[in-house]
Amino acid sequence: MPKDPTNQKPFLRALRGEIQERPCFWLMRQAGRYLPEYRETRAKANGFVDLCLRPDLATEITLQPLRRYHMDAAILFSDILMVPYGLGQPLSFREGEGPVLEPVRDAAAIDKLAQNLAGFDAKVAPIYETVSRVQAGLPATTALIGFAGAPWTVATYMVEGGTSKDFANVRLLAYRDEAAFKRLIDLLVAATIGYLNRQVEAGAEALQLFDTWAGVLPEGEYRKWVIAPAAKIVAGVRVKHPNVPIVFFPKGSGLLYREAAAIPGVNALGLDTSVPLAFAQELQKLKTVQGNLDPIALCAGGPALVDAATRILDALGKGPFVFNLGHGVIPPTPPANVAELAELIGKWRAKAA
Ligand code: 1CP
Repeated sequence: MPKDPTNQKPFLRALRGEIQERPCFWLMRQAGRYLPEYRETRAKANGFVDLCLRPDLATEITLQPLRRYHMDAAILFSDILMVPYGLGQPLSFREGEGPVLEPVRDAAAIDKLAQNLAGFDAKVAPIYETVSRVQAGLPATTALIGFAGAPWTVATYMVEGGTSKDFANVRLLAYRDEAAFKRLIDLLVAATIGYLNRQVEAGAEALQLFDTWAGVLPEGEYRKWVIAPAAKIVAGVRVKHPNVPIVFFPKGSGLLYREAAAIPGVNALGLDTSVPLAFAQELQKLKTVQGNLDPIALCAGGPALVDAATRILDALGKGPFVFNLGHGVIPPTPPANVAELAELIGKWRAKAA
């Protein structure tokens, strides 16, 4: 169980709309390849999938960045592709290549995966164990974020068989056989609701839904495959967990961020690097916003980092806000730059108007 039953941790309060004197922060991919201790722990596992299924190693990795920096939240160390794994789709990660899945391209393959839904929890059970162990090891004011990929983004990997540049196969399937594609999305909605509920029951205090490839869809498809599934997942989680704060990160949504902000039950919106700060201020009138420093500016460090981070703090720090990157920390980032950013956020104060 969470140590903070009254939900007083600063990050949870920020997601509920509270304005804070010192903005909260955490960084997407804060546990990862830029940290030497991550690389050392990863080497103990038999590949990346095994790493995600080893509660001892995944707990250690989740806690590693918190030993160096005072983030307000930890994010479970796992991967969005553990949902296809839990549905029985063969998954591996090749060094330097990223994820490799056996592609699912037709109704028969989708129906086969649907038959595995009943066995999902047993396959991913070690992840729930990691959540409990991390919760037990957290500093008292740090919140634990559970997460999942949103159905559209997860489906891109399932249909393409891995990382994609043009997303042609998945978009062709959605246009050519909409009924079959909808079955895949509905299956992911069902699996994801159960998966997130179990994370909350194991000790996750907030949830983030990652829709990394939301930005590749035209508006009609965006409403079908980004907005509708996210709304169903949020509503589904709310049945059992009415109060858990939920962050939605539909990367690359542009003006469609307005529609994402209108999804009932979403507490906060993750903003990517391309969102102009004036538009972020408009969205902030509707929801807490989280973002949106360029990960490359963090990697660069020096005056570019100070300038970019200060502009974001000055624009968004006076409203409901969580400082983050617009996407994940990149592997060549010097760990000292993260310390510099943490210090800058800690010292920043809203200037009187
Ligand atoms: O080689 C390694 O050590 C693996 C690199 C790595 C890491 C550190 C992968 C492979 N996944 C992760 C962890 C991870 N992935 C986390 C952990 C928590 C944290 O943020 O610290 C999270 C939340 C994710 C989520 C994830 N995985 C997303 C959504 C967020 C994002 O970055 O856009 C996506 C798209 C993935 C897929 C994935 N996992 C890994 C790779 C190489 C990829 C493909 C990325 C791509 O297609 O560009």
